[in-house]
Amino acid sequence: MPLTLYSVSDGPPSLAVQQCLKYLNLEYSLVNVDFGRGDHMTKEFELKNPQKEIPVLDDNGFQFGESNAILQYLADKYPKDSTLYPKDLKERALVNHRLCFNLSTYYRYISEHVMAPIFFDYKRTPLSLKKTHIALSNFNTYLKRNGTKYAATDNVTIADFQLVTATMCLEAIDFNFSEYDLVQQWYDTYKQEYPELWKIVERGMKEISEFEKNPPDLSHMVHPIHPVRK
Ligand SMILES: N[C@@H](CCC(=O)N[C@@H](CS)C(=O)NCC(=O)O)C(=O)O
Repeated sequence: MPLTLYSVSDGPPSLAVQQCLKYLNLEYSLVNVDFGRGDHMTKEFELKNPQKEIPVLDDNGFQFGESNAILQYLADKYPKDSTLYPKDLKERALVNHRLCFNLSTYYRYISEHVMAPIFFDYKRTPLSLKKTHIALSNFNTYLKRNGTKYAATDNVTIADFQLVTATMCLEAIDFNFSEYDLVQQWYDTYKQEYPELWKIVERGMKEISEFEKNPPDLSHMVHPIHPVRK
């Protein structure tokens, strides 16, 4: 089996890649990395990804992390249509822009507000809330200015896979973002038009929602960066 994805079951970047593999109808082996057990902190995993982050793609021994790079690689290597990762320069620039926006701002701010306090010893603060609103407001503005059904074009692109999984983190904690009407509309449209892809995201959303109610006990973990709740 040439393609293997090392993935965490509730990890938004992992679920973005899983959606892409499904969209492209690619067969692959899924290796579930147990975040709570610290599977990604081992020497073995460090060889796959020195950043010790999940996901990692292995294509016949060619291994790399960073979910944006994985999405771009898969869409380029296995083109199913001309829309998922368009070749047109301006369309592609917008897809790349949305991927960068998600990495630098949208998912970054959402994960600081939603995910970090679930898994580690952080609090939701007025600042993390403010940044989440800024992220949503920025995305709403992009949708308004572009006037497209999806994040970069009128079709689903690899950028939507990332933005949808970031947005589901908000749904997981019942964060109402309906004031960002175009984000809400885009999110609802995606669920309706791509139910098979949404199923992949929904499973992760439900796990995060459970963890929100009962945060995992990671007190055994020695994390190189994040403070662990004791
Ligand atoms: N920029 C990376 C981020 C991946 C990421 O944050 N993965 C999380 C799981 S969802 C992780 O591996 N975190 C490691 C840790 O917190 O120890 C990507 O897009 O692939």
